Amino acid sequence: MSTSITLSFSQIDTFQRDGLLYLPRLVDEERCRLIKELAQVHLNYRVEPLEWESEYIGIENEAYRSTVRRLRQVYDRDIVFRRWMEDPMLRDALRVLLGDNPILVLAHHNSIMTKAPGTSTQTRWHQDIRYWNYRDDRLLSVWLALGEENAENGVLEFIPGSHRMELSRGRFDEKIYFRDDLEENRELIEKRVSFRLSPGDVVLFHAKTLHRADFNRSDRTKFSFVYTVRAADNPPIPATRSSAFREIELPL
Ligand SMILES: O=C(O)CCC(=O)C(=O)O
Repeated sequence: MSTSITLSFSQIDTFQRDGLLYLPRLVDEERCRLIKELAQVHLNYRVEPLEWESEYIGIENEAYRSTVRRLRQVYDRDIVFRRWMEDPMLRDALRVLLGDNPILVLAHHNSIMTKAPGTSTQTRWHQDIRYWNYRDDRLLSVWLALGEENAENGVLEFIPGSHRMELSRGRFDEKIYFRDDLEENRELIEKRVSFRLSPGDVVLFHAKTLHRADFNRSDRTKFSFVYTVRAADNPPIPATRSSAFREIELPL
């Protein structure tokens, strides 16, 4: 059983100001190796449900049709995945950042990204909340690096403070990606930050923080685990995709 970490005031301030918090070396390498090996088996055997590159970018060719972008619904796949998502280690930190008890959301993320060398595509600038339906925006995601993540294999990039900005609809395209062809957006994009991640590093980011990731130029698949929690008093809107999956209480 892992012990709960306590965030410092400075870490809480950083998350509130930037909408993201980098927590290096949180999970031990052995556990990351176990999760990654299991993810590799699910990838090798194409265990559904999966998201394919072709459905993500809407281009039907052989390469994209045969490239898995992520393993979906990982909570129900194996106890090894479930144990990480329910690990008490982050419980208190999540409660403090959300302002209420955390509830594990199985409708969104709940996945292991499997960024393939060569045939993966970039993820453009976006806010995760764009297709999510909750009473308000108190949700955050927990990103766990299972291997090295760097500029070569498509590390995440973030725009600090974007979760607090009022960004008009016109600054996004029809798929609600943040447009990088607009001068006013480019000024913001120049403020991007990223962290070179090693196995066991965690990044927490707010559901409105703009982020992106490049495709994978290396010769190895990049595995990253991502799940989402919401504040207990921020329920999904009934009859939307956000309410279509069960949720897991994470008691303190
Ligand atoms: O391509 C990536 O690894 C980023 C994924 C991402 O930002 C997302 O699924 O919301």
